[in-house]
Amino acid sequence: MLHIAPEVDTAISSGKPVVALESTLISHGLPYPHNLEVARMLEAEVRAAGAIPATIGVVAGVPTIGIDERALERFAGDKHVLKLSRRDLAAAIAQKRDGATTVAATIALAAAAGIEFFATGGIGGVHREAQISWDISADLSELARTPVLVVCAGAKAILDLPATLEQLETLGVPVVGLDTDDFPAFYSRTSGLRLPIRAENPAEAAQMWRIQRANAHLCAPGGLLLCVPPPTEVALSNATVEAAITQALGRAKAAAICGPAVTPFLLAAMAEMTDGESVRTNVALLRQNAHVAAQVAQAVVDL
Ligand code: PSU
Ligand code: MN
Repeated sequence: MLHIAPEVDTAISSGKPVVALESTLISHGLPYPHNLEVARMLEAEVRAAGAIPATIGVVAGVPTIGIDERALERFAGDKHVLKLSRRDLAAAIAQKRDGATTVAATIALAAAAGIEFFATGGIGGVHREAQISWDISADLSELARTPVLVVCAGAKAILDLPATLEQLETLGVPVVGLDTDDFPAFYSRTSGLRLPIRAENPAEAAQMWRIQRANAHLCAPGGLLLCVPPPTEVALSNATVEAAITQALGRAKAAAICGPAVTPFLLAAMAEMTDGESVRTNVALLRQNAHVAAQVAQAVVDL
């Protein structure tokens, strides 16, 4: 069922560091044509840090580990590319669709291919007013059961961050700050929420991961969330972000947006409200996270 690109396949079987990348942020998270440049840039960043990148998605019904340039162009530009969570995979395969994979679907496919490291921007989580909408991203439940180390800048700021952290605790997912004690807030360096675990550097995170994986019967059986604050030069202030989120949420409510459309809608509204600053920050933190994921993958190989 899986197509693994030859370079990625060779890297996996020879024990080289491999970093998985998702495709939803390309198709549904960033504006065209910027998204295509970002997709290429993230792969280049992983390579520059000494690992092999594997961008994951479903290409004409085939779950693909390491999508090629032609498919990447389609994923960036074609409005008909689906947004796939794990539950949507079988239908997309049956109907031979192109589908961009979310964090949940990407880590499931990465794990099936034998890849343990993944980088994204911000994971999905508990939405604000989830007590009414019941909107909680499948990223969280997937992290609880799928053994992949996810490098991110926390959960997206449009979410209810305290509730998201609580949910991660309930699900038994270790949440580790890289050289920080604070849960980052995606566009901003801190949410004001304290993290329970801190790793000083990628090597220490690698050590935790190796122990977790070698003892899955004792420790968490699924993933680990490694949180890296966005680079200082591009981080936005919490006040700027909060003002934009309030407006974005108001728009989403007025337009009665629900389901998988919520996150893409809010990210696009944020870009507009901040005159593109949110996109600049998003791209910079994605790049940093790709770099860190490659470093951790290398550190695990070195152990
Ligand atoms: N990180 C980004 N941009 C994105 C996403 C993450 O910087 O667009 C995507 C991821 O694919 C994540 C999804 O899994 O948003 C969450 O969607 P939802 O809230 O519908 O689960
Ligand atoms: Mn949702």
